[in-house]
Amino acid sequence: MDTNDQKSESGLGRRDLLKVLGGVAVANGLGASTWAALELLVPSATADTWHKSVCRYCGTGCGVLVGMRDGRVTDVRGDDLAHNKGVICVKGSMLRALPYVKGRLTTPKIRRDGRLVDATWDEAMSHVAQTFKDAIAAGGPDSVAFYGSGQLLTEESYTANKLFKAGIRTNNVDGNPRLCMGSAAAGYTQVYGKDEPPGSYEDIDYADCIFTIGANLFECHPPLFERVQQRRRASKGTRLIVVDPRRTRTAEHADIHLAPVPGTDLLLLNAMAQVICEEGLLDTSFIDKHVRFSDGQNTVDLAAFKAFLEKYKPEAVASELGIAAHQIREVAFLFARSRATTSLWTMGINQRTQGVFLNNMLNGLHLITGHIGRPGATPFSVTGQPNACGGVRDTGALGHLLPAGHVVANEGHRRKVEQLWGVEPGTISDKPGLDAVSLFRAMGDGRVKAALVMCTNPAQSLPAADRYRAAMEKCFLVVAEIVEDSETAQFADVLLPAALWIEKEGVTGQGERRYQLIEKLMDPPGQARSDLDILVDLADRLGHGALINARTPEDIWDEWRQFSVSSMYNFKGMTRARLEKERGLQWPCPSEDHPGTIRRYVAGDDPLVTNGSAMEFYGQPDKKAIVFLRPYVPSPEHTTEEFPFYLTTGRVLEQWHTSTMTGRIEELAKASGDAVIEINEQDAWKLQIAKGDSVEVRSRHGTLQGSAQVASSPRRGVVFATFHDAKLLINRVVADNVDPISREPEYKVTAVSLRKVGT
Ligand SMILES: Nc1nc2c(c(=O)[nH]1)N[C@H]1C(S)=C(S)[C@@H](COP(=O)(O)OP(=O)(O)OC[C@H]3O[C@@H](n4cnc5c(=O)[nH]c(N)nc54)[C@H](O)[C@@H]3O)O[C@H]1N2
Ligand SMILES: Nc1nc2c(c(=O)[nH]1)N[C@H]1C(S)=C(S)[C@@H](COP(=O)(O)OP(=O)(O)OC[C@H]3O[C@@H](n4cnc5c(=O)[nH]c(N)nc54)[C@H](O)[C@@H]3O)O[C@H]1N2
Ligand code: SF4
Ligand SMILES: [Mo]
Repeated sequence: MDTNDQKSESGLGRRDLLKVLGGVAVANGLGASTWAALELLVPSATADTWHKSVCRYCGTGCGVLVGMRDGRVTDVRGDDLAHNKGVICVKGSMLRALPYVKGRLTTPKIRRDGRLVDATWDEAMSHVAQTFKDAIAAGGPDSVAFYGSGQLLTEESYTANKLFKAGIRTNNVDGNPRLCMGSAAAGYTQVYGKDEPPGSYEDIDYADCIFTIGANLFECHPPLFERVQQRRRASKGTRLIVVDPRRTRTAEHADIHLAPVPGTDLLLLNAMAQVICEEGLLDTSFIDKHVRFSDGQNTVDLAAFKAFLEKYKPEAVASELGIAAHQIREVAFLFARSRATTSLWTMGINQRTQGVFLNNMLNGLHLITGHIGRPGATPFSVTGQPNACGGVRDTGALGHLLPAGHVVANEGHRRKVEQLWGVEPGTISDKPGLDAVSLFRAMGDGRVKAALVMCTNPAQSLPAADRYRAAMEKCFLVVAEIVEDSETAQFADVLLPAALWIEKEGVTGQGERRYQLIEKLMDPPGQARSDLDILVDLADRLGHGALINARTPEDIWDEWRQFSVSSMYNFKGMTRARLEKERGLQWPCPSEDHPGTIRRYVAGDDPLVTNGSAMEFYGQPDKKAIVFLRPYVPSPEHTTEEFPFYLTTGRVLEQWHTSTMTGRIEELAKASGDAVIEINEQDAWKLQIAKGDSVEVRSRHGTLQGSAQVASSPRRGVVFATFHDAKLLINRVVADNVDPISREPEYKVTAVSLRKVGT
């Protein structure tokens, strides 16, 4: 049966949804009202009261209004006053069903004789605490770990980080943002000395050239896609360039779509830089004032940069890249010569063994052309999760980081953070903690004996799934979840019921440095507790209650706000009272009368620019941003006779990640359907594979079978699958190669073979 044609009970099928969304793109002036119509398509009960909140899902961080009646959520709509201007996507529209999905976990459970059985909170937590204590006594603090999430609230990630790094004294604190934003964060930090984007979503409204690479905004950040389309309707000359090996819904709307061979984008970026240099398109006065070139070790000059680029002439790279030389030249011209260029990129760039180099070079293209710091001109890494930026990158809840841009490897930083946390000098270990993939490898070889996994589903989301599922089997795993049957719950020794979204409260920080408050509007089901309450309980039981002295969201926010004053992430002016009233604020925001910062490093906007010049990259010692010379290195996953196809993976509009939430909402489940193996139609013809056939996908990492979908969207030689469906579990075959700097896995490039095994 064609899943595209399936209708949900409310009559809403995937085609309808896409039609509505697609209509937005073409209908002049209809934009917002068409999106509003989308909400009308979803029947909902009326509400008595409306409450300002934030969507639970993605990094767009849409402001929503939650309608309630008799203590239940009855409706959710886009908030016209928020940055998303009332626009939300179908996942946001269906939020009203989220708290009530089937299979909510309502009681703590302990594994006894292989089965998870109900327990009291006290039984469960004392079992957890005792096992952690035993592991630490036997193997030291590094034998335990925290694996968190860009979907936890800021106060939760901040508290977990403090408990593990300053209480237990291990830096083994990592999480799913490593799988997602690791390369973007490292890329920004190398270039500007500080993480997080210089610009804002607002830049889309002023851009004349929108360069989108490795991002499918139409499906993954729909309100941003709508913003791009609004800009194009308002300004006919604005060009949308999309670089993606698939002709995605985003690419379908582009003025120019370039489809590279997966894994080769650095050839494109370097070739664009080569053209820009050769054709005299550099902004030399900007470069003289604000830019330094580096080969990664030493400062070099512009001549060295030009010489480095010589081997990336478009004609030299075209065949390996799979894009014609004249198209590379055209795009380089459009990028450099537009009045204002905004680049938008996401996982097609970050989830790569050269993810950091790609991020360096995307920022570099903006720096050599001066497309930064003006309305519409900015390099912008679009973020994935709702609180990966605020909750994890900013609080430093990753193995190598400390809060507010400090790092474990720097002794001065450790001393400063110890002082701010009121612990003895030397408390924080000088050994950086394990990154996500290394952490699960350490579970496999017995170095990590007990771990707390919170708000993430690694048994489905990690690459090379068989390898890491076997590792989880060996570790004492405590899993805090909202559903009882996630893939990771199968590996739990203790399963803890968590409150979600508006069942708890705290701050989230979305992709443009904007912090927003989610207030508690209802109680969690059964005995479920907030992740914060679980962490505070664990701190008490491990004897660190005095360290975790702030224990309500409000008190923790105040502590963290005060902490930020010591840094270039200063958001002291974002009091809880302001966040209750306002639709989010962007840092830096040092005082209560400061409106927040739209464009960072720009005098008059960013309060940290103080040297009198128009722009100042104050994160670097010499106040100059760095353009790196970054050589292209092919992915270790090259195709061979045995594995002649590139598998690339990603997302679908209606499903959130491992679909534990959206998969249980009937309208969304029916609209997206099950995951399929998308095969280019010419490849399918050659292999005699038809739609619905059962195919075997084999890589160097695993084998699986799935149902074929024959499509024109992937370029020839490319196979695509989403990872939302545990029945397909595509990560069984996905490679676990990582970027050597960011340690982010290369989910986007795996060499595979395809074989028809049934009809
Ligand atoms: N509907 C929905 N929206 C989401 C999410 C979700 O689960 N569902 N998750 C959120 C999260 S956490 C994230 S990280 C973002 C992800 O947002 P995106 O990164 O936009 O989504 P993906 O589908 O993972 O990948 C984007 C594109 O990269 C392309 N790609 C693959 N290989 C390459 C390559 O070698 N080069 C280039 N240039 N492109 C390549 C893929 O074909 C794909 O279309 O979405 C967020 N929004
Ligand atoms: N093949 C492939 N794999 C990928 C990617 C890819 O592009 N391709 N992308 C990677 C990326 S970018 C990301 S971000 C990851 C995401 O991967 P995961 O984080 O593993 O996926 P989620 O489904 O978001 O998992 C969140 C879990 O937390 C639970 N939950 C929801 N709310 C709460 C709460 O408030 N508290 C608690 N305790 N639990 C809660 C949900 O039920 C769910 O099981 O996947 C990565 N994996
Ligand atoms: S775009 Fe993201 S934040 Fe906005 S409604 Fe959709 S899922 Fe929620
Ligand atoms: Mo992500």
